[in-house]
Amino acid sequence: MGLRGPLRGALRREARGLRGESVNPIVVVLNGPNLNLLGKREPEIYGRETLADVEADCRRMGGELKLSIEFHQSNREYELIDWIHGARDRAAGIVINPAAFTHTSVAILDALNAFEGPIIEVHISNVHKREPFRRHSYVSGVAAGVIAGCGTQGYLFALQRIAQLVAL
Ligand code: CA2
Repeated sequence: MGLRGPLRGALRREARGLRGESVNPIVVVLNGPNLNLLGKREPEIYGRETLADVEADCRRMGGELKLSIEFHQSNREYELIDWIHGARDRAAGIVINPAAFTHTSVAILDALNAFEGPIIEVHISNVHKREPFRRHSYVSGVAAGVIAGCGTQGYLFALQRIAQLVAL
């Protein structure tokens, strides 16, 4: 899914700041509830990297791809929704691991529907080989792509995909 509307140019690679300097497209990386515990519990499911490690990896990859990374985690649905709203007309793309809200939140789906750029949904674990309730995602229908079961490397694949889509 490409960008639409008059802000398309402003959000793409050729974007310029007020003084004509080139500005890297912003990608907002969002993490849902309990992901603050990453690397501290259940390493057999979610691995040993902490969320701070994931953020550092994303910032490094953002540097390579010339993307400006904004990275957030919250256990509160409304905060994730506010960050999605804040990305509108400003960010080129969203990478989101909605965590348990994946399977419950029409509100996050509605917020994402109001975002015009590409959205990539990431799950660290392979949700398809876990409990049946994890197979349904409210978010997948609005996502340009879904990555599951690649561990925290999935975030980096998602950034690479957004860079590709923004450059199209
Ligand atoms: O695999 C994923 O990334 C999930 O989005 C993670 C969610 C889960 O509800 C989804 O079905 C799949 C859970 C995130 C909780 O993260 C923790 C990490 C370490 C220890 C405890 C929880």
